[in-house]
Amino acid sequence: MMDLFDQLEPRKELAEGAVLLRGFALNYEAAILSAIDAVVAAAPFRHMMTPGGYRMSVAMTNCGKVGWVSDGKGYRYSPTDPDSGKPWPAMPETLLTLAQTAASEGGFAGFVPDACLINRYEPGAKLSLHQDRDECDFSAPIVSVSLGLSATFQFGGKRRSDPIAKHALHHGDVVVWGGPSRLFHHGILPLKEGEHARLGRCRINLTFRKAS
Ligand code: MD3
Ligand code: FE
Repeated sequence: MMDLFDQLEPRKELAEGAVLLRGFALNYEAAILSAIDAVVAAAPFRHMMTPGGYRMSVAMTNCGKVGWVSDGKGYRYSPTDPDSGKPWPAMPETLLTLAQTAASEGGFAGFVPDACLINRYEPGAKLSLHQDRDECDFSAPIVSVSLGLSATFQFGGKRRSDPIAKHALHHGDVVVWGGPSRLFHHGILPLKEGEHARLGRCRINLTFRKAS
């Protein structure tokens, strides 16, 4: 459900264990953007290939002990950046604090993420419906942070055939995905054309995970 009144509630439970914290990252905006710049300087955005041989429309990089990678061999977490052969940049302290504070707010105190995937969408980029199943421990939540242009997020259920709801995700929104929702199908519809005051013609999404 998406209507105008919907926007006024700062905190919204999207499903059991999934809590949307509207605008939660705005307090940290400047620190987040400079942390992303530092990560991207060491590990630039790149378009990974799917195991099936398609170039992903979303550009990605990572920070933390391990990073999510995709290539002809499959999806996995790797301690090194395949493009440079070097370890991924460390997770900046401000990003770790943001993720932990949001997780606590969502009912997951003690969350210790070791991976942060950074996704960059330009108009037209999308992420097809999928489950996040490459992590070792599904009892840990995933914390996502949306920045820049708004996107329409698709949220289904445990089975691919379950009904799908749509939600708008705006600059500064944080979602904690834990409990049953952790394995729910989700995706991002093709990003609409636009220009964001801070980020320009793009959307950036951070996902913090306990991957290894
Ligand atoms: C629901 N990213 O990187 S964030 C991904 O906006 C991913 O870039 C999207 O899906 C993005 O895997 C969506 C929202 C999100 C993230 C993880 C989830 C929703 C989730 C894990 C379980 C359920
Ligand atoms: Fe996902």
